[in-house]
Amino acid sequence: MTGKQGDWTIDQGWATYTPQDHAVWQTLYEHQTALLPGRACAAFVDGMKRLPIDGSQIPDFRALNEVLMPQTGWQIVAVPGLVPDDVFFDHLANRRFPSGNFIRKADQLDYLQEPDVFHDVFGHVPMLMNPVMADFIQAYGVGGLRAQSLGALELLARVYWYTVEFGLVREAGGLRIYGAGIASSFSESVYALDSAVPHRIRFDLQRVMRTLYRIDDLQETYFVLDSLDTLLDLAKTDFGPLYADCLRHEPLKPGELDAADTLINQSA
Ligand code: HBI
Ligand code: FE
Repeated sequence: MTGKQGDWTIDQGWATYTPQDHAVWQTLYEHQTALLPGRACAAFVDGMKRLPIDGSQIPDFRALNEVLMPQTGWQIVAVPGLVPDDVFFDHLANRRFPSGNFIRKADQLDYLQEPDVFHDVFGHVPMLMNPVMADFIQAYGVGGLRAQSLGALELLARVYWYTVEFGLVREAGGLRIYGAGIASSFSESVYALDSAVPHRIRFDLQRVMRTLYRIDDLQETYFVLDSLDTLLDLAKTDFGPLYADCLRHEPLKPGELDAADTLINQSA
């Protein structure tokens, strides 16, 4: 891949986006912006409001970084797609969020496995404006490099998956979305809150570490935080002993329940 330095960053190539690319962004943006009020958490709404993100075109990462960096010290760096775990963790540990610079095609609007610029910028960046999430994701990067050395990468990846990607949080008005994988997907923004099919379980760190996840379909289980501040506690927790304990148990399947689970119903 051209333009790839050791850290896989490339230039966003904003001038190379086609009118079709910007049109896909506009469609996705308009769908989600109409759907998310009353579904996205307060931090997401607040972050989005303060960023130069709108439906007119794919945002320029330089313009986003001018707002994001003074706010939480984070910056967005363009990458061609998924990057190796150790590269990903090193970026996060240094408050650099790798974002795909490409956008999905008009015939794959609803979901794609590879994080494109809509998933990363619309889904993740508003939450990077929140100091708690900003600190948590940096701690995740630091922890990721250590987890690899402990052979526990998969356990930590589950924590990221069920929080940063597919997390729900309880607010006064009910359950709300903070996970980027939900916030950037039309069908999952509806399903995660409205469907009676998935389990919604009160967040428990060791429970999440034991829970497998699927990357190719709607989630079968969502974990619900009482508050985003819980992520701060996680960032301060030494996961080392928890990894050891977790590796002694069988993992749970994505849709499996455990006797110790605190189930949350939809209207919680
Ligand atoms: N690369 N660009 C990109 N984005 C991701 O979300 C990402 C990645 N590489 C690895 C990865 N996520 C996960 O496998 C780790 O969180 C474990
Ligand atoms: Fe993501």
